[in-house]
Amino acid sequence: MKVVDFINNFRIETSANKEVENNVANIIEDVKENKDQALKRYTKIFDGYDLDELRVDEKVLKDSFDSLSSEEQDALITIKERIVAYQESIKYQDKKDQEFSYIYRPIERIGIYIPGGTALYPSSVLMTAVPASVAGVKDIAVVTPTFIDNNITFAALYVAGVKEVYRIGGAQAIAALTYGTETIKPVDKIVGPGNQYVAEAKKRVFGDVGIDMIAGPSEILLYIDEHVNYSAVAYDIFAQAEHDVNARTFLLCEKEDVRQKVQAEIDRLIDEQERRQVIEASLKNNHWQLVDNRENLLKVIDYLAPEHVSIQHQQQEEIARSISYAGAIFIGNYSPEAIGDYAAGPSHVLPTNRTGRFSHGLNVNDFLTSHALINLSSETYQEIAGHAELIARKEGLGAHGDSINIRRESK
Ligand code: HSO
Ligand code: ZN
Repeated sequence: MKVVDFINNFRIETSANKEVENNVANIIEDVKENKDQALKRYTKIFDGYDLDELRVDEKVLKDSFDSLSSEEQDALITIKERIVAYQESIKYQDKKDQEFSYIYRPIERIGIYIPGGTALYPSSVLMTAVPASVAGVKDIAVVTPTFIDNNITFAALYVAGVKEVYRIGGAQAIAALTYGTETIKPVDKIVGPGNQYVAEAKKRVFGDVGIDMIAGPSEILLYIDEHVNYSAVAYDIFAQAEHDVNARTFLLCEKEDVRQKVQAEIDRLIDEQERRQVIEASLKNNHWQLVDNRENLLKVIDYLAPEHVSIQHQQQEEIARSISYAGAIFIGNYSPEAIGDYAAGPSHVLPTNRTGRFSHGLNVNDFLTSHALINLSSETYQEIAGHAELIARKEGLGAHGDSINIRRESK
């Protein structure tokens, strides 16, 4: 297939279907009106649990941490420290000048959604809550639809310093964080991944609250040459594919022979995969494409702006630096995407579905808000006031003109 056709053939369903849209709209209204009672009712309907208390006792978080082996505790703490160091290194700093300053302040209260369901996501706890606390956010509320004492996720919350956790999920949790209930105080911004109900709910409440992004199915684009470790590449593909049946993999290379060798490794290794069924289902969303030159390669990558790009190629560094749009780019054999999911440092909450064209992966700066301070000297004022007044009068806004004029020395 030609690269142009490949791009044209690639269509993504971005909006939720009407049924999801309607259900989510109803749930949000219901939670606005009936608050905690609606949350408990939906938790019973969707998750099958009767909740007495929405909030997880803080002691449960600490006990969960204490119940881990020292190796597990050490893993969570070491990863947290790596995330802290990385996020501190990219945190925006105030800019102070004579006439202008630019000031960053942490957002007051953040809500974080951590998915429950079939997989546990302690890594997502660290990848969201730690950047928030590096930003200086004091007030963090986490919602997660988990109904057992989910030790590793709770321990990650403890390590991240989160104290306020609610056992709720879905669109109802997003509504509760936005509008508040008897037990849950409203937040200023909601971040974190979730299913299509959560994504649709975040889209709907945006404006009443800030959001990080609308998450779609996870995806990776790999660009490889014949020098790769083919087994490692097969595992990289499985790692992506095991997330869920909608996960997508793009494999790009120059030679048919390379493609065949990857396929042979996939065929050889797939039987031993624990999540084989999910992997097989999502491998149907594989898009494999031969690209014969650098220009076409960059065209495809920049068009897709993939959530993850992995370059394992002799010119990997140079290629990676030529890419304009991607959630995150992983260079070489020692930066597989999976290490980024857990321990490299940057957050694994990344833009999907081509939204990397205009947005970026979650980071410490998403938990800051900022404003300018303007403090002009009389000299600067006299220099620019005439221009400002003229435009004000052209706009027909006389009071603006007068407010400027009255401070002018020569008119
Ligand atoms: N690859 C996922 C994040 C994740 N993987 C969590 C494993 N655990 C989305 O970037
Ligand atoms: Zn992953």
